[in-house]
Amino acid sequence: MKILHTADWHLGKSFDSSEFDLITEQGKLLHSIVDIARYEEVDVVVIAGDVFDSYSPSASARRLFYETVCELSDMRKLVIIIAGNHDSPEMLRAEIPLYKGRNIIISGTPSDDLTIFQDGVRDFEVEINGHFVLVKRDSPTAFFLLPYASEVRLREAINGDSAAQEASDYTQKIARIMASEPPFDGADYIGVSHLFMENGEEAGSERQLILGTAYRVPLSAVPPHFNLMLLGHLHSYQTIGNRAVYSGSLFPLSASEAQRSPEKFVVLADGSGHFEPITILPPNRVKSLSFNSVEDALNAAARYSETLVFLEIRTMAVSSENISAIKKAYQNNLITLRFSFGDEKGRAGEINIKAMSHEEVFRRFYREKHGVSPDDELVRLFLSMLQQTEEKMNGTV
Ligand SMILES: [Mn+2]
Repeated sequence: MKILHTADWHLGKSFDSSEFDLITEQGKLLHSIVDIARYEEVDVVVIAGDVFDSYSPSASARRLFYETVCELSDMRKLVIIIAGNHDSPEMLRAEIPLYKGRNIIISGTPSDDLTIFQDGVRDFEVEINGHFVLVKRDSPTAFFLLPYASEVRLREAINGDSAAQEASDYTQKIARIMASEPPFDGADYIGVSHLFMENGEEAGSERQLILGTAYRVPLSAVPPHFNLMLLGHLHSYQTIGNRAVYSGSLFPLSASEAQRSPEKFVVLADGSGHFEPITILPPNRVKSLSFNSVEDALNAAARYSETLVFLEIRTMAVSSENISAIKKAYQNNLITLRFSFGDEKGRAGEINIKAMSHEEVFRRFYREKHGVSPDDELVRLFLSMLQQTEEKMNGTV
């Protein structure tokens, strides 16, 4: 059984006050994933969560998703999708009736009833048992689908399982769900989930699943009959032990991710647990650049004409003419433009907020956020609102 694993597409994400068209870039990358699925002759495509960036993604994001999964299905690939922490399970499930008679299986929450897919898949014979989807091919493979589990969703999923309900913490409950007896004889077992596995490393653009480190699941919680875990959530490609892998995201979603993990991959795997990464975005396509002056940034622009850039300039001496000049120099390649305080080494300089007046703090914040100074009317409005709030809090009104 040949499997292509991808995750964290984050379709519909936009960058603050940026004209950069991420959906077009994402569309190109999804095209190359479809091509890889075709020439590698994979049987199953696994999308391990965070398909969309938000609960109500844009129409263009939805369209790209539908086009991609339908194209894969039309190529007789089985597409298995689980929800991540950014996805609305209800929204993903809402489309299920339209997929009847195609090769698409969706799991929104850990308590979803998957038996609706028992007879709803066109080119594959599948057998459903709880969280397991057995795909009957020459080498039968059972996929265990565990979409992102918030504490509430986890509680719903173990409702009725007294041993799991007694388990005290998040990790034990996950382990308990995964520990269910493997139901099919002679099948390979592959886990699919959206979670934070212990020893995994963040790329800097992940939204925390749940606060704290108590929600990191150790590989030891995954029973030995699983040959491999195909994971979503962490945005850098990485392996945990020898039987868990994160494909990483489709495209770097922040300057820090562009720095830590500029190269992007899909994973080709088989039911026995062998896997290898395949590059879909080369390491020099997206860069996080940092300069000490507007002039330096302008001078360097020609060198990056083929590169998409997250640009940071460590100066506050900036005018709207500067900003136009930079936008023009970097044309359509500018993903984000940020001005910051900072020393030569690139670390943000220490600012003692307590020693600053409210007006100074606001002006600096505004410049940092928008790259231009606020006008005086806005500053006056802010200060008067602040004063009203303070008066209310002090009970003087
Ligand atoms: Mn994600």
